[in-house]
Amino acid sequence: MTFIADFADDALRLVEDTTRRAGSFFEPSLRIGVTGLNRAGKTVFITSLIANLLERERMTRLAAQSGGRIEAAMLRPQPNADVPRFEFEEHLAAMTGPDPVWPSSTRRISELRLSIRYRRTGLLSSFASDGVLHLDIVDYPGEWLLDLPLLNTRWEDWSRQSVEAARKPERIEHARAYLAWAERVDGTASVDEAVAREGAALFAEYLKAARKAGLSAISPGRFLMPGDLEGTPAVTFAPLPEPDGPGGSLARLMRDRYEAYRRVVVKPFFQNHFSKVDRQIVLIDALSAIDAGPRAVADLRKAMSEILDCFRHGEQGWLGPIFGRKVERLLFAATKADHVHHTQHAQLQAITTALVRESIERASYKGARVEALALASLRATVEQEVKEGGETLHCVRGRGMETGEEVVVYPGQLPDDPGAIVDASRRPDAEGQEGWLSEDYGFMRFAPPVRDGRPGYGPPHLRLDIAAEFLFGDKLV
Ligand SMILES: Nc1nc2c(ncn2[C@@H]2O[C@H](COP(=O)(O)OP(=O)(O)OP(=O)(O)O)[C@@H](O)[C@H]2O)c(=O)[nH]1
Ligand SMILES: [Mg+2]
Repeated sequence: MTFIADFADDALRLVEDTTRRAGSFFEPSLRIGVTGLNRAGKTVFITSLIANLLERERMTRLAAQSGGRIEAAMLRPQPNADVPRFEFEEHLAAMTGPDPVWPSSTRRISELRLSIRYRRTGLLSSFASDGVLHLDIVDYPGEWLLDLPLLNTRWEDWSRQSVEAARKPERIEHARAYLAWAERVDGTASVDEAVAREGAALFAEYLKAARKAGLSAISPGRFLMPGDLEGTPAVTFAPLPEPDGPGGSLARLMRDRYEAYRRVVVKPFFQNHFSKVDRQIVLIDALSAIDAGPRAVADLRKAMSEILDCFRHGEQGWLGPIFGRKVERLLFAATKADHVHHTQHAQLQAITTALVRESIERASYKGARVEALALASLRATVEQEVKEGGETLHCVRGRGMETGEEVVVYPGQLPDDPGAIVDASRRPDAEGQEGWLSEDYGFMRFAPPVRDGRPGYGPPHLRLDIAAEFLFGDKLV
C-alpha cells in the first residue's frame, strides 16, 4: 500500500517536472531553498535579497548587474496558488520604515516569485531576445526544519531518544515537569485523553524553555510553532520512556499520533517544498551559539548534522521521493556577520565550515558546488576603531534595539583556529573555553539601520551579492 502511494507520488512529480521543464524552455525558473533553524535569518535574508534585486546599486558583485545586463526585475504571480504569498512589502516596510523593526517570527509557509529580465551574453546575445529567469523563494518557520530527521525515526526510537535527551545536564532543568509526568504515567494503561493532553503540554513547555536557553536540536517543530495545527491530535502526543503498549493503550495512542504527525504534517511539507529545490542556501546563526557557550554550539552542530544527513540521504536513499531533484549548489552562510568587525569574518566563515564539515564530508553532494560565506542580509552596524590603553579595538556601532541610541560595542575576538570552538563543543560534557565573544556581545541587540533613502539602493548588506552570484548568477548569461 505504501509502495503504491509512494509510486503514485513519484509519477506525479515526474509529470510536474517534465511540464515545468518543457514550459520553461524560454523562461527557466529556479527554486531557491532558504533553509535554517528558527531565528537564523531566513525572512530578513529573503526580504533584503528581493529588495536588493529590485534596487540593485548595492549588488556590484552580481556579475550580470556589474556588467549592466539586468534590464529589469519585478515581482510576478507565484506558481503555487495554494501557498500564501510572502509578505515582502510588509516586511520591507517594517525593516526600512522611519522607525525600523525586525520582522516577527514566521508562523506559516509563504512563497514569492521574482523575475529578472537580462541581456544575454556570448553567441546568443546577437540574435536571441532578452532572457528571463524566474526565482521562486519559499519562507517557512525554522522550527519545521527540525522535523526532517523524524521522517526516518520510528516511534520507539524517537520516544527513547527524546526521553534520554531530556535527561541531559543542559536540558534536565527545563524538562523536570515533563519527566515527572513521563515517569508517572503507565503507557500500557488504557487511553485517557486528559493524560495525553497534559503530557503534550508539558513536553511542549520543555521544548520552548530549551529553545529559550539557546539549544537548537528540538523537535517536533510544530510543538513550538503549530501553525494551523494548534490543538489537533497530530500535536497532542509526547515521548514515553516505555513506548510499547497493547491496542487501546496510551502508548498506542501516542504512537498513532506520532505516525500521523509524520505522515500528514511532516512528509507533505518536505515533499511539496523541498523536492523541487535547485539551489540551497543554509543560514546558520553561529555567532549566537558561540555566545551561548560550548553546549549550544554542540547542540547546533547536532541539529545541523541531522538535517544535513537527510539532504545526503535524499539523493538516492529513503528520502529520494522527497528530495526528488539533486541540489546543484549549496551555500552555507553564517548570518548576522555585521555583529562583528570585518577582520573577524574569515574566522566566522571558518567556524561555520567546521560546524558542518563532517556532514559535508560524509555527504555525497557529488557534482554539487558547496561553499561557505559570512554575510549580513541587513547590515545594522558600521565599523569603528577604538583606542584603549595603547591597543586598537575593532568595534561595531549601531542603534541599540531598546533605546534607539547609537552604541559602540567591542564584540570580542574569534579564534583563528576554528577547532578551538568546534572541538570544545565535541567533548562529552561540552565544557571548554567560553568567552570568545565579549561580555557586551550577549546584550547587544541592534535595531535595523535607518534607511538612507538613496534611489536605486536596496537595504545595506554584507556579501548578499556574492551569495546571489553563487546561487543564480550562472543563470543570468
Ligand atoms: N544585525 C543583524 N541581525 C539580523 C540579520 N538578519 C537577521 N537578524 C536578526 O535575527 C533575527 C531573526 O531573523 P529572521 O529573518 O526573522 O529569522 P528566521 O530564520 O526567519 O526565523 P523564523 O521565522 O523564526 O524561522 C532578526 O529579528 C534580527 O534580530 C542581519 O543581517 N543583521
Ligand atoms: Mg522567518
